[in-house]
Amino acid sequence: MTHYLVVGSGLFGAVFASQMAAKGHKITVLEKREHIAGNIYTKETEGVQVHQYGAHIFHTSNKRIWEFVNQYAEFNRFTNAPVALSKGKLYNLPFNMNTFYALWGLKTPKEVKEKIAQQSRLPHNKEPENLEEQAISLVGSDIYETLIKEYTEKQWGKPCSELPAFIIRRLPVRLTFDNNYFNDLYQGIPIGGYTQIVEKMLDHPNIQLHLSTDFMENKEKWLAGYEKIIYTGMIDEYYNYCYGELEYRSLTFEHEILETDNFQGNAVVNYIDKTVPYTRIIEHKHFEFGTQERTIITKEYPKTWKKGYEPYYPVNNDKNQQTYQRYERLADQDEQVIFGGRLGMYRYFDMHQVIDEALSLASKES
Ligand code: GDU
Repeated sequence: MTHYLVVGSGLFGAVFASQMAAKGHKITVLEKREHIAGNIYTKETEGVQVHQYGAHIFHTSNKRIWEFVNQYAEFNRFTNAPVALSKGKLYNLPFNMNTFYALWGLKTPKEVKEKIAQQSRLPHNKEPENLEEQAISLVGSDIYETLIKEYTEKQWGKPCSELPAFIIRRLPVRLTFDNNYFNDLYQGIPIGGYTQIVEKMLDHPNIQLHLSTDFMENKEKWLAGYEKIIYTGMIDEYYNYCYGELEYRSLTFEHEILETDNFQGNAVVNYIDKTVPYTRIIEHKHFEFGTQERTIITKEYPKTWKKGYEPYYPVNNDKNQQTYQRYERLADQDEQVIFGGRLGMYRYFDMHQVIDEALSLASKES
């Protein structure tokens, strides 16, 4: 029997704690915030589950993971099909025949293929080295200029030519009239919200939870008290930024209750133009087919992370990856701590990937 200290009650920490508690280990969970569940936290307001830290849509092709989360909640049939507003016109996402028709008036996959081929040639047929080259080679320069460039530069605070190509490969490109944002086999939103999932995971006699407790404020004390620590906060902060700061993107969320039953007719609307300071508005009731009289929307404003702000996205460019690898080597030599989750592993994980990582760590820790 080991007594683990899990720092952070987000999805990674909660999955790991639940698995280890079931095996008979004791777990103390520390949470800096006043509530559990990290950024998947949802709170009921006006009869709607509000995603307090941005849109969370569960999707996976892994049956084991789908069955795993379904133990904790029933999922609805929500399919993410965002629309994007660019220079006064709406387009369907991800990039599919509806998008191509709206932009070019083209009606067949053959015409679209030809159009993209004309626009997508890279000089000297080279491999895409950054997001700009990757985007143009996938969908051509018109789509890049209309739906990608300004949004991406606003979201990440850097020119597309300085961002890693993989970010844009997250989005499907389809020659069918299919607006589903994900290719995964399973998708949905938990009925009753995400918080209950973490609540149930942590509800075990072997798990002790401390809210409003910042590990970093008493690091030495916690290190002295536990032989094994699972840390889901920022890896650079844990090591007192000894190799310098890693870069993150931060966000501000502005929630509003509106006196209308339907503000935008869709759960997610992206705002591409750089003249609009937010990247998207989510209307929470549409995640759950809500019919309430009023509606709640959230505007998402990107900003550069600095100390004291919440980090949301790792900025995985070459420079940061090199710094991260130095921290990772330090962590490999450190027998007391294991890092997990988006911040601990400095990776742009989706929820299903976080669960996968946490389950495999728990299966390695006998
Ligand atoms: N992108 C654009 N234009 C868009 C949308 C995306 O250029 O209109 C590019 C951006 O570079 C962005 C990248 O594609 O960084 C990836 O887009 P994602 O939507 O995957 O980025 P997020 O992580 O911000 O999205 C989050 C979740 C998604 C989904 C989405 C809401 O990670 O799974 O839930 O919110 O639609």
